[in-house]
Amino acid sequence: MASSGGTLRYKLTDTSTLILEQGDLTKYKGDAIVNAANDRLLGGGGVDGAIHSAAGPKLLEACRALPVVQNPSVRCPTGDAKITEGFNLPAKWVIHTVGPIFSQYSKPDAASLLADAHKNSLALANEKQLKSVAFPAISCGVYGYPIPDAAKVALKACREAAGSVEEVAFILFSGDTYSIWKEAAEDMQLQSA
Ligand code: AR6
Repeated sequence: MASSGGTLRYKLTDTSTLILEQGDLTKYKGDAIVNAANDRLLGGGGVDGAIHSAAGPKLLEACRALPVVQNPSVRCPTGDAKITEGFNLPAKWVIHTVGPIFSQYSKPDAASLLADAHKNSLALANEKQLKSVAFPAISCGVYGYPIPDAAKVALKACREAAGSVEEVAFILFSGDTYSIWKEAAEDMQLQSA
């Protein structure tokens, strides 16, 4: 069942609020949005394509300027995260991370890489002293991660790694994904905030 959405707020940690919203991540007005990118960081489809079109061509230039760390052309290995400016986006920064392609790993390895993608994104946000960061449903599109499993992994990783980020948001494109994230937050017994 598709949900009609609305903003849900939960206490994620003593100092961080979790926000769940259905919508378009590129419209988020906080400090940073997280891009579900591929390891080359040169754009793609899905949320990555939407972020690049909203940010404008300077985002691609900034990504291209990041060093290649592995052959061939890998700028961000799976589970890792890099940061650039947000250019024409309302968010000041884009944290680019790469979730696992679900079919390429065992279930525990995929879960651990998906957790790393969230934790490394939040580690960068903490390093930059950012206060508000919004994620999409990383790996839940073309990378094929089962959405209920991804929601649990994502929320647990964010609870562990939020640090001094005060607002951790998930902006979920579809009503179904939004409802699944809501169920995962409730299964974790997060309190409303
Ligand atoms: N705002 C929020 N969520 C969105 C938006 C948006 N504007 N657009 C799509 N989504 P995907 P992945 C949701 O496929 O599975 C790219 O080509 C979408 O409904 O974007 O991590 C990259 O370059 C889904 O729930 O990312 C990589 O090659 C979620 O974002 C590859 O896709 C993630 O879907 C990464 O695959």
